[in-house]
Amino acid sequence: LNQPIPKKPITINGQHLNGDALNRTTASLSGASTPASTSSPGPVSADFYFATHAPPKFLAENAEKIHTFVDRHMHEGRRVVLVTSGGTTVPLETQTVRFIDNFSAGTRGATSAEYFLEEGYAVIFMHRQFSLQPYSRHYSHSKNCFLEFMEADDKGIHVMPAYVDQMRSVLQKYRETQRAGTLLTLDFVTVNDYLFLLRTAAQIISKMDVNAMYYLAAAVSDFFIPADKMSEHKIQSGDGLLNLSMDQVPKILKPLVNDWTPKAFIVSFKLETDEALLPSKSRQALRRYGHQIVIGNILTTRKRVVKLITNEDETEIRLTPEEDEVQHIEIESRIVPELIKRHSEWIEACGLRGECG
Ligand code: PAZ
Repeated sequence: LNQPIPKKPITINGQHLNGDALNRTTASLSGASTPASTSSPGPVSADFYFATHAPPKFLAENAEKIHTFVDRHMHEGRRVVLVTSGGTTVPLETQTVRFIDNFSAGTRGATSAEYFLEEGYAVIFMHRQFSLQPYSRHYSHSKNCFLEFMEADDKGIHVMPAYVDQMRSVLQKYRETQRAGTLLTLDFVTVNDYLFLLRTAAQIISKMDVNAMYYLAAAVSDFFIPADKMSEHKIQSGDGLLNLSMDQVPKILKPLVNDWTPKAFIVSFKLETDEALLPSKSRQALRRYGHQIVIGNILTTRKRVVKLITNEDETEIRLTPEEDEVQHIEIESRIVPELIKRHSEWIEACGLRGECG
C-alpha cells in the first residue's frame, strides 16, 4: 500500500469523471491516485466481512446502553423500535481525509422516531452523527436554524411570538421523552460503524425476546473499500487522475432476518430514482430477505409518496398537494400509525402460533 502509485484516470465504477463530475458526486476526492483494489465479483458474505474488519471503538459501550434500555422498557411493557437514519460514509483512507457520502439528512428517520415516541414506543435511534434528530430537527441545520426563531431586547432573548406555540409543543414533547427516558440515540459515521452496531443491537434485542420492530430508513452505502485495500495515509495528489475500485457491501438484511433477530418485525426502505425499477426492486428485496415490509420511495417524491409492499398487498400512502404544501403534513405521520397497526397484528398472529418472543 505504501508503494509509489502509478497515475491513473479518475473513474468510479468504471465511469470516467472530470473535475465537474467529481464535484457533483459525493466523493470528496482530489486529483490523486489510490491503490487499485482487486474487486470481488459480488458482495462478500456478512460473516467474512465481520471476520476481516475491526469493530468500532464505541461498540461495547453502546451494547451496554442497548441492553439496559431494552431491559427497562420491556419490563415497563413498552414496545421497542430500532430506527436507522441518515447516510453512512465510505472512507478512502484509514487515517481518513476523504470519504464518499450520500444525500440523506435523516429527515425520514428523525421524523418517524418522533411519531413512534408519541405512540408510546421506546425508540433506539441509530443515526449518522450530526444528522437530524427527533425534536431538534425542527430548529437545526441550514433551514430554520434556531436563531431565526429568536429575538433580543433589553430584557433578554426570547422566542419570537409567531413561533411560540409551535416551539412550546415541540419542547413539551422533547421534555416528556427525556422524562420518560424512551429515546436512546446512538451514532455512526462509516458503513463499518453501521454494520457492527446494527448486528450488535439486533443480537442483544433478539436475546431479550422482545417483539421489536426494525425501521431501516438509513441510506447505507452499497460499495466500500475493504480495510486491507485501503491506503493508510492521505492519498497524494499529482498530475494524474484517481482510479477508484470498490467492493460491494455485504447484504446484511439476510443475516438480520434469518440469524441475528429471526422473531423481529422488519421494515426496510428501498430508494430508487427510476420509477420503473421500484416495484420489482422492492419485491425482489422481500423475496430475497423474507422480512415483513418494504417501503418503496423515489428520491424526488419521497416526502409525499411511499408504497408499503408486503407479500400479500401493496398500499400507497400519498399526500395531496393541499396536505403537502398548505397543511404541511408529514408523510411519516401516516406511515408510522400504519406500521404500528401491522406490528400489532403481527404480534397477535405470532402469539397465536406460539412463535413470539
Ligand atoms: O434522510 P431523508 O429523509 O432525506 O431520506 C430518506 C431515505 C430516502 C434515505 C429513506 O426513505 C430510504 O429510502 N432509505 C433506504 C435507502 C436505500 O435504498 O438504501
